[in-house]
Amino acid sequence: MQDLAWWQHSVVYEIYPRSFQDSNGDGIGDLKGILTRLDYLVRLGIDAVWISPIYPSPMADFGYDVADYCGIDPIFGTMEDFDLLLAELHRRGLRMILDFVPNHTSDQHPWFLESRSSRHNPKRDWYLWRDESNNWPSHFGGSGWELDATTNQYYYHAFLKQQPDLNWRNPDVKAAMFDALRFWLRKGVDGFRVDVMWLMIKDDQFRDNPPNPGYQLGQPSHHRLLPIYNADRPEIHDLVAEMRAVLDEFPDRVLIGEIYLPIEKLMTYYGRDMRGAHLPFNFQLLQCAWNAESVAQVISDYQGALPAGAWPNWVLGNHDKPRIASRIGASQARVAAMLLLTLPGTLTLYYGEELGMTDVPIAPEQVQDPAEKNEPGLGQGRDPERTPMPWDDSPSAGFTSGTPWLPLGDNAASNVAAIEHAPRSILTLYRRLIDLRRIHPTLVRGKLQSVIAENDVLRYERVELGTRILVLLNMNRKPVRVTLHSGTVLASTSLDREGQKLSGTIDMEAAEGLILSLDL
Ligand code: TEU
Ligand code: CA
Repeated sequence: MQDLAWWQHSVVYEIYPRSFQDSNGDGIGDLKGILTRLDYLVRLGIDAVWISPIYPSPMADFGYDVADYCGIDPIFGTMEDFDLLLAELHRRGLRMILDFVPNHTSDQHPWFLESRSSRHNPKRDWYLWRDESNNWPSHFGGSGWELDATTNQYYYHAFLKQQPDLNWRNPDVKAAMFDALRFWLRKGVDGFRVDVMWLMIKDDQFRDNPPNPGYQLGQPSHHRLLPIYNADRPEIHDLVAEMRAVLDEFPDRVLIGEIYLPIEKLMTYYGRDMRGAHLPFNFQLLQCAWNAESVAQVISDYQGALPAGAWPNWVLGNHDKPRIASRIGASQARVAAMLLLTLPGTLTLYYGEELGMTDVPIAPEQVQDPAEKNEPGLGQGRDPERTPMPWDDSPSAGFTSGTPWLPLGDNAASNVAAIEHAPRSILTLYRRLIDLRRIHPTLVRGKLQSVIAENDVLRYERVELGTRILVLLNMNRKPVRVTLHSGTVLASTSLDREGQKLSGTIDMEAAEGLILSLDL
């Protein structure tokens, strides 16, 4: 689409590398494994892959604890494997987005080993050391401060104590991390998803956070306080603009920010004059109630808050949140697919969503995720949404010839081979919806208007010169009657109404979605 940057008309596909395809039988997915599945991704029709961290790591938080920002962990393969994967993606016209974890390193990173060795080490100020802690908590439970016996001082860690936070007020830290970005950009990597972007700067007076009046028992302990002094600090926007400037040293790269903040604060991460993140991740649909009223509200609020020139984005799931099909059920998951793939902006899928994968129950002895281990029974565990991709009906569904690091559960039945050629499968629906975006550019760049919720049916139009496309989503669990202007069905969630000419009052099945090209 000549007037849009690649990332603007893209459908991005998040790969959790441990769970996509194993190639050496150790039960853990790897780069060679992803390489063997590129043609599947081409057939699905996505434009770019975002790969969660693959850097050397003790795996305390499964890669989000990085011990070397310019390497590949042997579990995932070699730098040669990486270079080949990047080349093969590009040869197929696909882009690669890497995960960048700037807020914290692994405690095994040489920088931290140096920093903790002595109070006078040149890298002491690369991390946040203090004689006394304050009340800032860890996202994974307990205090965010760890007393280090070697030098008898505390260091801050927003997540695990194995993930000490970097001091981004230190110019040497910035320089070293920006060089790490250039290392991958020089290789041709097309962009970065930046981990916990809104947490990178802390209050330089380390003031205590105030109590959270809305805290309820049973919530993770870090919700007891409002994250005022250790999140979303004013200085963050200059830092994001600097990071963006590094990417802008290279042509055509995208900066995506992981940011869990309310809409109005989220929008500030586009930056002054759009010089911040290209895409502050929009997690509204991950958290909103699944009914037409709530979704219509979220869409209007988000679209309404977009600064001039800002490009929207939408996502339904990721490796930290329950899977959409588990949240709303199999039939509504098809409606959610049609919603996601007809909204304006850059869209992101989470691996397995196209198969209708659900969260897999994890027995206590199978738990891998530190969030669950640290605060068991609070539903914080993320293993259920990180289980292996089922490819066929062979043992371990073709994911591995060994023992998978997490169980496949019931997902094994709805594997790629079983449903890829099934005319009405959810995978066929995803491929059809992604294809429609190529056939009808109005679905990519058309204006969004007339967002209405009625009888739990969500409707909206995508309009562009000479074209009006209507989307009707029945979020009810029972049939409804709707009235519409005459048009032709381009797609239906049950893939059985294409080409039908509809007008006036029609009956929609329970959990049915329709896309129509309206007669003008
Ligand atoms: O997640 C940040 C984040 O806020 C989530 O951890 C969320 O709070 C948590 O999952 C509660 O549900 C990013 C990564 O996506 C996550 O996988 C890492 O564990 C975390 O940062 C630390 O790097
Ligand atoms: Ca492997």
